[in-house]
Amino acid sequence: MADKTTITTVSNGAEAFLAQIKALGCVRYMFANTGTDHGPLIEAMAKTAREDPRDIQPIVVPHEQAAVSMAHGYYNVTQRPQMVLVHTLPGTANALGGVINAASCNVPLFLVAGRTPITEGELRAGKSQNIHWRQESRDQGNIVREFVKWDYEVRTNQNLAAVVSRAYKIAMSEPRGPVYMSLPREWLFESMESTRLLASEALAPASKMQADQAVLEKAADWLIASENPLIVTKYLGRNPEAVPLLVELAELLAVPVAQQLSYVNFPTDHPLYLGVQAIKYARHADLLFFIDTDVPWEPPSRDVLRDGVKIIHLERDPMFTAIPGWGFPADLPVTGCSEISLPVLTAIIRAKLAANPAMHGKLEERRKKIRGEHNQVIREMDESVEAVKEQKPIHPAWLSKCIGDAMDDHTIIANETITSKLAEVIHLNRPGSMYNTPLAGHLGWGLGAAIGMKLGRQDATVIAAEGDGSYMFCAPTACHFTAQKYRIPFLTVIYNNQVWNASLNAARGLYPDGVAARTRNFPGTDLSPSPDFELTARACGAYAARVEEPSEIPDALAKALKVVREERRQALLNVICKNPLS
Ligand SMILES: Cc1ncc(C[n+]2csc(CCOP(=O)(O)OP(=O)(O)O)c2C)c(N)n1
Repeated sequence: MADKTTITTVSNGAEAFLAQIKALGCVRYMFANTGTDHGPLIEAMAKTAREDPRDIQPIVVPHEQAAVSMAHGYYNVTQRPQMVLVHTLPGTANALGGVINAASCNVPLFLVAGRTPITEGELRAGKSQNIHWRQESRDQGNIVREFVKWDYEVRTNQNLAAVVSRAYKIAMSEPRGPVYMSLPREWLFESMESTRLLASEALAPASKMQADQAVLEKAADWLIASENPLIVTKYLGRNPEAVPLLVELAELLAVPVAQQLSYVNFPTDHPLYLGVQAIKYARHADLLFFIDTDVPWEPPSRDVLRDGVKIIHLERDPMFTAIPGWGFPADLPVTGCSEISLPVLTAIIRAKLAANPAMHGKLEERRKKIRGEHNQVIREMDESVEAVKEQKPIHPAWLSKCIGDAMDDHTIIANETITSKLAEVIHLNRPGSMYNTPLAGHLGWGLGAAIGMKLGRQDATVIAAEGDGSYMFCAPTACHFTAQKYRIPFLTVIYNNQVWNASLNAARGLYPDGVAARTRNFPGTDLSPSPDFELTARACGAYAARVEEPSEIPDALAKALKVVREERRQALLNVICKNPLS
């Protein structure tokens, strides 16, 4: 490997580490929450800032979960992993929620933590502050180990090229995910003269998984033979370029598609789209094709399905090895990345259909039938909104509809609305226009993600749609601070129902006639009196308004979006919604 390297001049381990991260070529931002472990890195960054203002930009984020969420959002819209810098044990602990989210969505990022000094006076950068003893963990990586693909405590500054390139390649090889490195202060401080940078050829991640050709042939035969197939997907759209590939396959065979809107996986106005109630159509299907779906419905019983139904499941890891208990066995589990496996499947089907022109009539008949069902789904969705548009307090479906109407071709939504289900009542046809709460559902993602999305797509208008509970989980002061400091304009819309409705619903679901339901008292779920969230945002220079009248929402959104787009200033709307108990 030696001949594939270049040598660059540095003066210490910290400069060497940053040079290696820069050499990856993909890291534009370091979302940073620093501590006493980072002195050498802070000094090194000051030096690079003076020498090259376009170097990796440190972004100060006063909460670690928010920092990880920013890297998550940035990756969503760019597919480029970023770096998050946190402080030893406490920073790693605070980052964990974001790491759990990133892992569940296969989002790669570099979580880099300082490591408390270990020497006690022998070395200049050794323990020097009281806290250095109590923040020393026996095994710091253990905190995040269950949720990262790889963790490593760097032990010398001599092999950094190998360590950083390995971190990159592991994070970016499928299934992708976060990696963790910890950096002891002593060697960050240690003098060096140069570091070897790996050439880009040595940075190639492993190739994606292409599904087995013979298994795809079988899947094609099953799909062609099926009278009543259904495709169910949940996160195919995390690669927006995969969406047209799914459309092509569905159109070729006139297969209807139901989706859970974790991402925009399939255009909602497409005549083959059947909405979000997969189970409603799955009951009648003789073939189910799950693509990038972990939990198609719950509970996972086949009893609700037709006898003899066949299930094909295409996923990077169709055994879901990271989930301890998972009971949706498929008849044909197919390991593969949808974005490269679907075109091969489509080509196989196309060739088989060409040899069987008699299929044409059957497919056209099915296409017509599904179009009718699709029209019905869309009608019901639109009517459900019409029915509540004048309700006061505001119904969340009406607020969602207004947000949908305010979206232009460059709007992206980071959606953390939980039971308000923003995505399910609006028309979403553009791949990459909406990213939902991460699959692991560790709340406090949306504001950070929106900031990351805006940094990644400067041309976009970004809206963070938040439940009032989720908003508070986001460390809002930290996020609004960062947005103000770096002039990152985005709009926050709070669906303020003054309750953790998800917790309330879950209790009511288990005990429909229980004491809590009968007395309308669900202890541990009430979020009243609701804070004036406008003031939190205004404290960080935002435009903020409270909205209580349903008819005022369109204008309020238009005004706030104007501030975001024209003044390039963040904005917030605190929309007082229907409280489920009032
Ligand atoms: C970090 C974290 N803590 C707690 C929960 C449990 N939880 C799931 S949904 C929810 C309520 C969210 O409230 P809000 O955003 O207001 O949405 P609503 O349920 O009212 O629609 C809670 C507390 C969680 N998912 N993540």
